[in-house]
Amino acid sequence: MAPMGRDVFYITTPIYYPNDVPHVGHAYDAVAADVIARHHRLRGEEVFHLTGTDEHGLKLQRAAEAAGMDPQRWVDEMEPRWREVWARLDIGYDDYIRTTEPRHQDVVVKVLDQVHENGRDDIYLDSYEGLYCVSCELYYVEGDLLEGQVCPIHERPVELMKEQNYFFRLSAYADRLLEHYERTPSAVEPDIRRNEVLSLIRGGLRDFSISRTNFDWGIPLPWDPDHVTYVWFDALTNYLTAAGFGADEKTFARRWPASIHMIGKDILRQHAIYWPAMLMAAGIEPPAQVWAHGFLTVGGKKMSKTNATGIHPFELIDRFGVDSYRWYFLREIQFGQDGSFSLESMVDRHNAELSNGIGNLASRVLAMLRSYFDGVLPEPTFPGAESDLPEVIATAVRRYDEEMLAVRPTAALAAVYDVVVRANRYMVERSPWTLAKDPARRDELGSILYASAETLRSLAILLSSIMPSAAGRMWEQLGIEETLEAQRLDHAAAWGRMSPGARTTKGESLFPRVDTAE
Ligand code: ME8
Repeated sequence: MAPMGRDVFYITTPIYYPNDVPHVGHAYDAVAADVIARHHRLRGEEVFHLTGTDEHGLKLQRAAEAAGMDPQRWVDEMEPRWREVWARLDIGYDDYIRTTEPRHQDVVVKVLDQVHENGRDDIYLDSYEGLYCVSCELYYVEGDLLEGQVCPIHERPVELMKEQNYFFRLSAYADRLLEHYERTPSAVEPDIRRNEVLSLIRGGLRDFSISRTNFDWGIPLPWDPDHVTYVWFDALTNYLTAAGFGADEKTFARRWPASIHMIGKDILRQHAIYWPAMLMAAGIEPPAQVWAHGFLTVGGKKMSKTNATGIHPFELIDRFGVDSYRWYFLREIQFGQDGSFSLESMVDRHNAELSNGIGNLASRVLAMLRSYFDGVLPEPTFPGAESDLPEVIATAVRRYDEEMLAVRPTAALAAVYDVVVRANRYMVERSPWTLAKDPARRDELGSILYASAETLRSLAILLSSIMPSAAGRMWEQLGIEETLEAQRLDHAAAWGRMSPGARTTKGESLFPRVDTAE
């Protein structure tokens, strides 16, 4: 069961660094969180889905310098290039936060003050010399680096930095963190990530610096404005800002703690150790769950701009369409594990599952309704014509719901696809095109087509979280009066909600085949 925040299902994506445009790896988070958010909406829950951009820090300042711009102008120009990708990917976020917004700066200052003044001396001044990866915006200890002092994630050399910084006393929170995760194991998922977090905590936590003086692109510390806030302290706090912390306490109380922070496994330490400790120090409840997925890999390595393997999502959307894009990544790669992506497998899945599987089912049923009944949905009068479809669907809806709630979208998609397979088999078993030749069996024919249309109705509802555009077109072709947005999960499980007499249309193909040779 997915943990609930308060009254609202509050799901977040990481906020992305706009030092460059998005690639398919970034969109992986974004799509997964959107599918989960839409699923909770389908269950009738109030949902708050947050995404945004992480606009401060050395990495951003350097990207701007390289382009000969000041950082503010740089992020102002880059941020719309992220939003345009989310728009084309049908990401239906409720709020988009930029860490350069005044609403956020106010909250960072407030949280810093709360920790600074908590009476436990959790923030102190010290000098530090260490090896820093600018791409991670993280200090490393020698033992965690690859040979030649190279960052294990970005495979780039780290830099020796020496600064006088303010430190956060993370080491004082080890016991409370362990206690938190022992009491609420679901606070980090999946298991492999929880074990990783527990062993990091048990291995001993080092205090981390929360301010910088060697550059100025950040939020000044309220008690010492010569320092800017460390970008991770700043960034993590976005989850509070958007929830209304410090600005609208009533809304905040309904939204916090966040239900799920969806992240990639590379930023687990910051989310599952730094963040809950920072919140504890500020006297705020930690998030209900951090869910860390794996990497999309190319040639066995994390897809990234740094190693020039980052493909822009538009390259794939242009060819496959947004729905196929959303389907492919969640279906092909077991969510939680690393997985490689290839054009070949994308073409195969598109043609086999979407064009032949779902698309063909819909177009056959709608074409027969048009040919044999002028597109008007017939009355289901023939007993037993629906076979086991109602049970198959009810079971699939239950399974789908359980898997989505547990953040297992790959398994949830499999549950939907089983319905498609069963429905296509049903067509073959019942062979309505043969029945159509015998006027004496018209009742049976009509009832089979009614059952098939009912199956499409349920499928459209289930698919509305995964492929909202295609599901919307399918819904329209079915000629159902109520809107798809008004549907709830139990409507998908219920049988016989379509009204005989409805006008169906055989529209354009939902998923035109993609040519392998292209
Ligand atoms: O880390 N496969 O931002 P970011 C899967 N600003 N996920 C990938 C990926 C890949 N190949 N490449 C990137 C940051 N990601 C911080 C977050 S949150 C308070 C601050 C995912 O733009 C990555 O795992 O570098 C991470 O979850 C997200 O993209 C943002 O990465």
